[in-house]
Amino acid sequence: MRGLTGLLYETSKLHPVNGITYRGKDLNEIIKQSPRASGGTQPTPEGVLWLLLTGVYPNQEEVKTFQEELYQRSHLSDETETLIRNLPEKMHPMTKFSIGVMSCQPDSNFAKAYHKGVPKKEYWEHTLEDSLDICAKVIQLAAVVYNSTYNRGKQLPGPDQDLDMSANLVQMMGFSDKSFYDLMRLYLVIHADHEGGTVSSHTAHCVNSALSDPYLAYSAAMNGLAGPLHGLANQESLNFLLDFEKRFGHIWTDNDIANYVEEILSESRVIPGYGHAVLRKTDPRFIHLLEFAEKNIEENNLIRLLNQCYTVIPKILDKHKKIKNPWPNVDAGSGVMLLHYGLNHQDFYTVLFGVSRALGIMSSLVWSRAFNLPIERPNSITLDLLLEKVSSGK
Ligand code: AMX
Repeated sequence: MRGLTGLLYETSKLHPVNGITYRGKDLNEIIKQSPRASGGTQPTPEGVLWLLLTGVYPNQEEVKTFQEELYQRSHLSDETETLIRNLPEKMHPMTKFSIGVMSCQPDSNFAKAYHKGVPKKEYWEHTLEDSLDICAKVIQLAAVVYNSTYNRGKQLPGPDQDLDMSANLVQMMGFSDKSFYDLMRLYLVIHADHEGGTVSSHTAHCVNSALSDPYLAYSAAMNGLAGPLHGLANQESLNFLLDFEKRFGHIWTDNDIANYVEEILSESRVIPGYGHAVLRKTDPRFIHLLEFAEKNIEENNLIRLLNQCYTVIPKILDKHKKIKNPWPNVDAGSGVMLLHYGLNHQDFYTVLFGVSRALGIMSSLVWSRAFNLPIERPNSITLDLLLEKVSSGK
C-alpha cells in the first residue's frame, strides 16, 4: 500500500523531503514558536498537544492551565502500579507499558458513554476525555515501568505539579540534570506524530474505527511501535554504535565504518536508524537532535561516531539500489543523546517514543470521531485470485 492514499488523518502530514508538519507547521517553526517551560530552552509537549488538537499555538497562560489540567488527570490507580511492579523483571519494558495502558482501560470514559447509548455526534467528546487522560497517564506509566525494572527498591521523587510533563518524567526516573529536561522536551515534541500511515498511528486508527475505546487503540499501537522496523530501531541504533565501539575502540577510520556496514548488509540485516518508507532525505528530526547535541553535549567518541556515520553510511546505502532512502531517520541519533544523560537502558527507549507518540495518536483519534469516520475494512484477495487476475490481464 506504499504511496496509496487511503486515510484521513488530521493532525500531521509527512513530506518526503521537508519532513513532518503538525497542523501545517514544520518542526523549525514549532520549536521556535511553541511556549517553553520556565527556565527551559525547548518547547513543552503540553503546548504541542494543544497545537495537535486545535491547530493553533496556546499562549503562556493557556499552556499553564493545560499543564495543570493534565497533571490532575495523570494519577494511576494502586492496582495499575501494583500490576506493573509485579510483572516479570525480564519482560520487555514496551510489553509492560502496553499492559499498563490496558490496565487503565476500565476507566474509559468512551466505553462507559457508548454502553450508556450516547448519540454518535457526542463520541468525540468522550474520546477527547480519554485522550487527555492517556496523554497525562503515560508519563507516570513510563516512570513506573522504568523504576520497577531498573530502580527496584530506590526511593524516587513522585510527580511535581509545578513541572511540565518532560521534566516530571525525567525527575521521576531519578535524573536531575536540567539539560536532560530540555532534551526530553525536544524528544517528546519531535516524536509526537508522523502522519497516519505509520504502523503505530494506523493501528490505533484501525482499532478505534471499530469503536474500540482509545485505551484499546493506543495499547495496540504500542505493540506495533515495539517492532524493530518501527520504534524499536532507536535501541537497535545505539546498539549498532556501541557494538562498533566495542570492536574498534576510540580509534577508527571511515573504512572501518564502511566495512562494518557492508558486513551487516551481507548478512541481510538492516542498518538501524537509516532508511524510511516516505522520507527521501535526512530526517529533520535527526538534524534537530544533532543541533541539540552540538549546543549541549561535549563531543565524545559516540557523538563523533554518530556524525561520521552520517557522512559515510548514506554513500554506502546509496550504492544498494533497492534501498530507496539512504539517509538517517530520527532513531539514528536519539539513543546517543539519552545515553549521554545516563539513561543507559536501551530497552526502555521505545517507551519514550511511545509516550511522545500518544500526543499525535490521541489527538488524531479525537478528530476521527468528530468526523465520524467509518470502520476500516479494505478488501483482500487470495493468491489464486490474484494469479487469475494477473494472467487474465484484468
Ligand atoms: N538497511 C538495510 N537495508 C535496508 C535499509 C537499511 N537501513 N532500508 C531499506 N532497506 C532494504 C529493505 O529491507 C528492502 O529490502 P528487501 O526488498 O530485501 O526486503 C529494500 O531496502 C527496500 O526498502 P525501502 O523501500 O527502501 O524501505 P521500506 O519502506 O520497505 O522500509 C524501513 C522502511 C524504515 C522499514 C527500512 O528503511 C528499514 O528497515 N530501516 C532500518 C530500521 C529503521 O531505522 N526503522 C525506523 C524507521 C523510522 C521509525 O519508524 N521509527
